[in-house]
Amino acid sequence: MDDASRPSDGRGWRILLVNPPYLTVTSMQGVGHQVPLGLLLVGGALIDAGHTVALLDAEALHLDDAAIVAHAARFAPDLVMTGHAGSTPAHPVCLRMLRALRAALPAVKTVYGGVYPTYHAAEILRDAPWVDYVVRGAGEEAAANLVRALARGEEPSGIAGMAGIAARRDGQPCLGPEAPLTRRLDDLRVGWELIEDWDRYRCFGVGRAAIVQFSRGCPHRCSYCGQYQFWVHWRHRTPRLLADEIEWLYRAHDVRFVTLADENPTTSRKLWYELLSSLASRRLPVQLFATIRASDIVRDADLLPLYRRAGLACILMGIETTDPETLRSIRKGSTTQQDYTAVRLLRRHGILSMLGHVVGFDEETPRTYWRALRQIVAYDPDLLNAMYLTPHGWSSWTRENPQRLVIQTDLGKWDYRHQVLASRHMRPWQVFALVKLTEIVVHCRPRALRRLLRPRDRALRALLWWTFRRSARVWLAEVRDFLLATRFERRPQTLAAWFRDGCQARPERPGALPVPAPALHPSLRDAAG
Ligand code: B12
Ligand code: SF4
Repeated sequence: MDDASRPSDGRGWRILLVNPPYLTVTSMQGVGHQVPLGLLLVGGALIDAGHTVALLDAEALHLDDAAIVAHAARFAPDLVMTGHAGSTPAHPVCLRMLRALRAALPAVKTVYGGVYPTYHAAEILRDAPWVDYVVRGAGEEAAANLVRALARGEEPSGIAGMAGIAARRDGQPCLGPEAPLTRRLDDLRVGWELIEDWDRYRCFGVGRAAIVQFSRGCPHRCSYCGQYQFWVHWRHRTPRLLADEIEWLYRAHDVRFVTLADENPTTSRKLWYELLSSLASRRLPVQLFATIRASDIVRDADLLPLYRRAGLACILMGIETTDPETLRSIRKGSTTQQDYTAVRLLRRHGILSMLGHVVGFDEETPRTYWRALRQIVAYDPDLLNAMYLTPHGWSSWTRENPQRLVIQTDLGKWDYRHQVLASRHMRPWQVFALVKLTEIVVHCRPRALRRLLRPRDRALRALLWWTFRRSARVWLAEVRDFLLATRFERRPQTLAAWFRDGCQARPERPGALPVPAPALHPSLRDAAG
């Protein structure tokens, strides 16, 4: 470990947090490596509990297992902890890395956390004896409690009953009860001091980048999504305190680009307004990226000038599908009219729109792709993020479609950029060709190219060029990956068989917020046509 990554001062246990070397086309060719916010939050809690903590970002450094083991041996930790935002597709890399660490450093305890391990804890403890503990759900308090128990010398069998922890008892996986929810997100602290070199994290060509979280959870219940279950309730930070943190990131570390990690930051219009106002009043040269539902963009039509003044440069809207019937069946809770209107509104206010479109919900045919392409072109977004439906064991969509066939058995490719489920009427190469064609048509149609060459605002033009170049690199890398490194199962299993060991669903707790009815603002009459 070089000088900059010297562990924080403190007593207690020596803990090495490792961001595993899960390298995707998205990070290598597209957006670049980003700060591992989940690990930084866990690290903040552990530092404050008095432990000596260091972060090894093996992803950003492109380290192989041998190099990670060598770094770990130099740091001499009591405990190694890992987990990755990519979660499901990162799982094979996490397991491989922890296995190498256990083989080289048998006395070091291993802890694994994040979304996928939360739901597959029993399977992991059964199949991977080199993983000692799995932290389920939010990691900050559970990890601190786990380390406290370990430092007190508690036996694994006792720890197995702790809230939010899974461990072995008599050799069998044992899942503790659900951990109580952190109600006050303001009480959590990101361990920013663990970042050894801010220049590793850049995005959108505007300089250093960070990820922050305003809220956790989502009041919606889209059937294919698991994020709303993971955080259970929608909770938020005090808007002014988050604006303070963004300002501090800019002043202390020259961060110029901030991604909101929220599932649904706009859940409360009032709190969102407070955050935007607080940011706008500071006039920071910081650009923001957020994922926001089209229905909320439409709801906030009158706030969009404030969105821009606050720094929002690009908004990802997960429209998922252009088919109204499918939108209803996946319980998206928005309409194609709202998707169409939202793109127009964002353009009118100088904010880039990125549409997230998912293929594979239905048994599609080439006609379905043709219809979707026409509709996306009619929406006229600046950017398109085309993805493949990826079934998670914990989503209700997976339970509702047990007969769908799994043709991609490499979990590392369950990353939304590879086809996982068979399409009854189309071969995988046909699906791939149509997805790639859709991407190229949407990005290279004359109207989009004209915008690239003659946008109204110079800053926007720079962002558009950056994303255009990166999208082209991702496009080429994915074609290469499909031709050279993607294989499909010839005798596919059903989803029911694939998840036959089950995954440990977390109880849906009462108290989810009612989904607010999307209201059409009066100023929208012309935009909505
Ligand atoms: C920001 C983001 C990105 C950014 C940055 C990722 C990064 N490096 O941090 C970018 C754009 C690069 C990105 C890329 C990808 N992403 Co992404 N991304 C997100 C997003 C919006 C927020 C993630 C986040 O920071 N959450 C906040 C933190 C605090 O939560 P957390 O990571 O879960 O951590 C908490 C707990 O899980 C736990 N925990 C986590 N790790 C550990 C470890 C230990 C030891 C412990 C004790 C606890 C613990 O404690 C933490 C604090 O409570 C989510 C969607 C969403 N809103 O959640 C998708 C999401 C995480 N991404 C996802 C995916 C699949 C990807 C890609 C693989 C897509 C692709 N094809 O390339 C890539 C992976 C590339 C990469 N290198 O990360 C999926 C993961 C699916 C899953 N659950 O299996 C999500 C959930 C999107 C979705 N809707 O499905 N992503
Ligand atoms: S709105 Fe987004 S985060 Fe919320 S349930 Fe739907 S897909 Fe999941």
